[in-house]
Amino acid sequence: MLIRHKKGWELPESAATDETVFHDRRRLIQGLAAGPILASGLLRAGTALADDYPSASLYPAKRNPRYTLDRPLTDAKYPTTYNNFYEFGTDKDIVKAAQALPVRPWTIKIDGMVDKPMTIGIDDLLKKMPLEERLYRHRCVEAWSFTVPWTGFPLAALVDMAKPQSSAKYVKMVTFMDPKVAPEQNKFFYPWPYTEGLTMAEATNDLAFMVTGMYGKPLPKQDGAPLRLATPWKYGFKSVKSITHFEFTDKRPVSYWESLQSSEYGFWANVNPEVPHPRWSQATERVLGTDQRVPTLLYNGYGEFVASLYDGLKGEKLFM
Ligand SMILES: Nc1nc2c(c(=O)[nH]1)N[C@H]1C(S)=C(S)[C@@H](COP(=O)(O)O)O[C@H]1N2
Ligand SMILES: [Mo]
Repeated sequence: MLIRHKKGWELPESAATDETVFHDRRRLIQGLAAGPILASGLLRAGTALADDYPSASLYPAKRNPRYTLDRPLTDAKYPTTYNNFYEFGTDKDIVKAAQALPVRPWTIKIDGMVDKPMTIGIDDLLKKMPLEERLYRHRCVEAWSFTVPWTGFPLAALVDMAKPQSSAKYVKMVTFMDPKVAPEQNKFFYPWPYTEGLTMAEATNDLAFMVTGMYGKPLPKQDGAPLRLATPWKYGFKSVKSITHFEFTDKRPVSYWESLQSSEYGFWANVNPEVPHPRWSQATERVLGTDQRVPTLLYNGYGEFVASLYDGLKGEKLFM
């Protein structure tokens, strides 16, 4: 294990100095001032590392030592309170709104070009999949980042179970659609439900990870419970949350962001510090919970695992 730092949640308070932190602190303090009931609600939502799910006893899972970090783990309070989940709002402050999402029962459909189409409940799926913990970096296209202990299983294990046919070239992944709980889904001019996709080669690369927990607990709703993707070599918008449908297809899926603005958010979206977003630089990133900007790495530092996936694809816009 190359981590010599303290665990993220043991970082001293003094590490917490940037704007976001200040904002989150203020919110917490206001919650406390508003009285015990609201305070406990906010605190629960703030960390929201719930352990009252049927599969809670599966956590924490054994850590896979293959994936190591070059920087300390981010304190749990940042990735669980500063979120992108546009179904629940367009700012980062969606924790409370996201608690409206019912995550049990939760049924996942796997179909398309497969030998074994199925519909399976999340807790049955969890019983079949090999859960492990991995320390991953996360790099949002907006140039902020964090490091996190995810729990989950390789997407390759799900692909294996589905038995894709040779005609299948892509896996399309789709978020729940329920405008009654997700207010922004009432805005019909956005391309809901949130959709993402990977090539079969990407989906079966060991780095592609289906996340079901973080910091040793089941995944909080705001982070995409009960099942979200992590593709740490790509910008964060690829890591689709609260998935209900996997479809194996021979057509390249058009993602939510691609259909909104394809010139800024493409299908590949691999991290590259030398390819600026049309409206800002991608050379550095702000690490949540610190006041640091650090250099961004090609493939977010995961080139040794994934660079070869793109050898034959030089004509594609791989980094946008
Ligand atoms: N369904 C859905 N998935 C989503 C998003 C979203 O708005 N809706 N935002 C994406 C973006 S832009 C990022 S950076 C990550 C944020 O994950 P986090 O809130 O757990 O940090 O989720 C991704 N997955
Ligand atoms: Mo993002």
